[in-house]
Amino acid sequence: MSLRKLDVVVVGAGFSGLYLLHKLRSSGFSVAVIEKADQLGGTWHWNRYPGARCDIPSLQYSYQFDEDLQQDWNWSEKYSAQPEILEYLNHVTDRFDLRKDIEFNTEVISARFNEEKSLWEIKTSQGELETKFCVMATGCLSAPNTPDFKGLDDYEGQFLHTGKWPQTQVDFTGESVAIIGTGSSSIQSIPVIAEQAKHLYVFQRTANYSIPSNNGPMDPAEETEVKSRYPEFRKENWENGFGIAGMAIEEMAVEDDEQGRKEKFNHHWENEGLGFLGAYADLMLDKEANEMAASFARDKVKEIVKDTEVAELLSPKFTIGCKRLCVDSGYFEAFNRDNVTLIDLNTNPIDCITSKGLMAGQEEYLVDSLILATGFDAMTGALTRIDIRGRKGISLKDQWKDGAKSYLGLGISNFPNLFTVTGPGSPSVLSNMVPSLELHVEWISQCIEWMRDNNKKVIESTKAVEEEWMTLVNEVADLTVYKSCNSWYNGSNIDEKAKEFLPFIGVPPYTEKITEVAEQNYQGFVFDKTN
Ligand code: NA7
Repeated sequence: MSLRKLDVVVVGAGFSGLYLLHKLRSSGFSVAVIEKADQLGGTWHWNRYPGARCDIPSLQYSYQFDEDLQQDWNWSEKYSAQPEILEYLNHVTDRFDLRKDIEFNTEVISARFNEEKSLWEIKTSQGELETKFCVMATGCLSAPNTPDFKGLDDYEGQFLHTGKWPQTQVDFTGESVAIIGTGSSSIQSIPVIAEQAKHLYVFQRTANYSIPSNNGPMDPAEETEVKSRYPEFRKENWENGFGIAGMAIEEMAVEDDEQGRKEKFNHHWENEGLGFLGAYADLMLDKEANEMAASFARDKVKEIVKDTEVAELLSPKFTIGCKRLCVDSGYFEAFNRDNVTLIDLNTNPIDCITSKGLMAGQEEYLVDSLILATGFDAMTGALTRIDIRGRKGISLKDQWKDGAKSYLGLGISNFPNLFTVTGPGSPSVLSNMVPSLELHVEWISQCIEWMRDNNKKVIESTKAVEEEWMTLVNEVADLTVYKSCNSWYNGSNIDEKAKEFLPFIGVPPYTEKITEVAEQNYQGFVFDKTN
């Protein structure tokens, strides 16, 4: 097979990869998108577990790069479910004729930078490619975490992971089902599975905060209003710390009185979903304010869940928001059903998986289906699971073993002409992902164009700028309560991972910074470095 030569190879055909293809191709570059799955969608292809949906309103969890697209597309619900998001991505793909440049069923095995030629050599499951630039659009939550439970291979029933759910319909009717983990994926799927299953056993290590989504059909008046001023509405994304429009807050919880706080929290609980944390400006900055919101949320659990012991077990003990806040449709209510049992793994640790179920706390739970909802090696896993080698054969996995360092979440020293979309050190998972990834796609495309126009062959970050940047990322986090618990934001969910806070908190200052870097001819990056 002859070696294919391209300007840009994009890895991943999710939201980021699709827009990159459109943008770079429109600028005249030869581009191929390499996709492991047999279809597009990335996160929204793999996470098709029951109840999967976005928890940012769809009117803003969608592309804004094309006015006709955002006018033409109609979302049926406030928060869209996974099938509708996938349908939208397929529509975008056909609308911009992207499919012909996506190579499905093709896994990137390795990517090596050839220093003599200043090219990336990409080895895939289908052949080899040579490219000037490589853009990793591999997603932040796309490397599933499968804990090493003793006996996992012995299980003979239906084994599922929420992060790689089968494409065929899974029906739990009449089944006994076990689900391990109580993060966002589990919290979304439990109410749906509980309605089907004969019995559902929920194995919980850490109780989580979850806010009701109050999802429903799209309000036509709201849709018309937003569409009448879409560009202006989108601007609000860039003004809010988390990239979410309509969340301008100034009041402090500690300055309000008890009645005022109660009313405000209640309003946000009933209407805002993730925006519950936007009730006051100090909730993520001040432990005392945070505890006010946390205790309100805990009281709600006790109001909803009838069995007091179960309610206590479901009441989170940590700072609200420092683990990814969840949004649900009937999560706590599901524990009022006779066919749902909560098992506390702190008092009943999992001993092993057996051929017919699992042993926890001396008891064997016999189940037809075992679901792992145990999350992801977030933000870095999708990159370190590929054999990526930069200058002098240095592997990215080795370079990041004591912590992932990146300049702006876009470039990595020793890895020239390789960009990451929403990489570590950028707001990414602590922001509305779609505008954040669009910002990166545009920044990367403009950078590659600028290099072409200015005769630059190689761009590279340096150790010094990325040290400085990641120090800032952590200093900003130190001003907040985000580091006060174990979470996948700081690598705590993966044993062998460095425990370092990875997302940059604050969409507006971040946007300003990367815009300024670009305006100053990519300040901080070096060009055409010789060996
Ligand atoms: P999360 O949020 O990482 O949740 C994983 C859950 O699995 C969490 O409750 C973990 O408990 C639990 N877990 C992980 N490993 C184990 C082991 N070994 N034993 C028991 N329990 C375990 O992943 P999700 O997929 O739910 O959410 C990711 C989503 O967040 C993403 O899709 C976005 O929608 C937002 P822990 O808290 O670590 O004690």
